[in-house]
Amino acid sequence: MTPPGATFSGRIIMPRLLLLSCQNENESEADLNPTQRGYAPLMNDAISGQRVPNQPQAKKKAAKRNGSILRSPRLAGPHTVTTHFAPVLGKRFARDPENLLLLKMAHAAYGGLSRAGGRVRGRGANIFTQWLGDPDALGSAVVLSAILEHLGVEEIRILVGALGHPQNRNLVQRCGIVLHDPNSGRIAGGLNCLVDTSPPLGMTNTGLVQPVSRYFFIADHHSEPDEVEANCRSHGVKHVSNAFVGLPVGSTSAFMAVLGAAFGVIERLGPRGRAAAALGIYTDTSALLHGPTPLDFRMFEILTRDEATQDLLDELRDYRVPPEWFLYRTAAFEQMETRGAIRIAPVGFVSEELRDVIAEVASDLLRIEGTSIGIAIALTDRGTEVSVRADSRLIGGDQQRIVRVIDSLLEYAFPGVSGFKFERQPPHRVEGGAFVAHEKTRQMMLQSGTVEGLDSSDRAVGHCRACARSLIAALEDLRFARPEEIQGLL
Ligand SMILES: [Mn+2]
Repeated sequence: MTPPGATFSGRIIMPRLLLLSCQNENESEADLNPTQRGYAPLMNDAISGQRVPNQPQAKKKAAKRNGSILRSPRLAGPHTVTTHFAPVLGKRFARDPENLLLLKMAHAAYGGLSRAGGRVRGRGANIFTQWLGDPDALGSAVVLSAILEHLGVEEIRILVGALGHPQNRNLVQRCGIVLHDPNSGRIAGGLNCLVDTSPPLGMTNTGLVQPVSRYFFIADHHSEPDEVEANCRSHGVKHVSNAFVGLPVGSTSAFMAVLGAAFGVIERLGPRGRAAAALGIYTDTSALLHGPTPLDFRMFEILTRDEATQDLLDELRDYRVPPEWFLYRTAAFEQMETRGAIRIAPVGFVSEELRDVIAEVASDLLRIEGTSIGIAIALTDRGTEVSVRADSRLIGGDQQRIVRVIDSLLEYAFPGVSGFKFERQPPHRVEGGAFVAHEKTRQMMLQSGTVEGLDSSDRAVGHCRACARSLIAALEDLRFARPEEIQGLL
């Protein structure tokens, strides 16, 4: 039987390549006994487009980077990996060269965690993720939790700051996931793990989490290893033992699920755990349509074989939202400003538990015919939040241009603070956001005169409108300064 993912094999965009060097090192390991052997600094060759590490080059680079913070067990050869995964995933899947790199990484993760087994027994573990938990983060955490439990870890806490979408609250409730506060709820001296986001904690989507300096295990498919290494270096992270960052997979849940399968814990997850992980794969790949790898397909299929899991997953997918959700959306579309192919919607104040409506508004702006860039702006308890969705297909030619335009608009409207982060998946689509903290937001409101004499909801709308106006001013500015840049957008 052909794995369902096989036909999508050419669709993986932005291969985030990891190369692991073959060096031994003696540096002490986070939270563990320093005699651990067989670990190597985690390498990232600057996206060479090749999946198979070039040995001499990898060795040269490793020598230069002996002091890497991110460490990872070395990758085994194809035969070992194929033999290990064939019983779990089927021979044909395990042998397919396209799956090899991911399976090598899963095998290395299996090895690293197994070897640590004896020393983690009886300890406590913290599983951190993004401040606002999404299904992929929650699904990954549930699987990791089962693996750690299997290894004898005594107490495990899943740490999530808040949930910004009704679907996620539903998921937590139905699947019985117990969440703890990332700051006050963590286990002191526990093994620190991080899933579906990269260290350091305390940056961007983990902005409110107090940082830690040592990590036991990390799995993420978002940031490039080089970037993570640099951020760790500049933010006081000292050591990461089992680092699997920049995973070339559509969802962290798929990687955690194959790791869980290697440990034989898929059964132990029960329908609730399996449904949580399957929903993680499902939402992060937009129903297995956006950037899924064969592993996403395979693990989704394996997780959802039994009827109880299927039924639960179906319920999770068919979620309900409170009426406010649509009030926010209505307000956004009523106040939407359009300039050419660019649409900007001021949403007003959004409460934290419905915060994901901001991204949903941005996605829906892009759904309107002829739109290349959709921007939603809202005020939350954290500050000003901006969500951006763009599609460069209408502008043709240099597709990188759309990112430059967004960057310059945000930089103009929120000078020095926008912190626009984005992902491209598939290559013509850009998803990202920017955030202006509370203090700076207050200053902006004072400057634009939206603080005095209005009630608070009007103030929030006024502020978002003022932001929309600055974005439009930035666009006008760009039209004169660099007309070629906005060709096809205005
Ligand atoms: Mn994810």
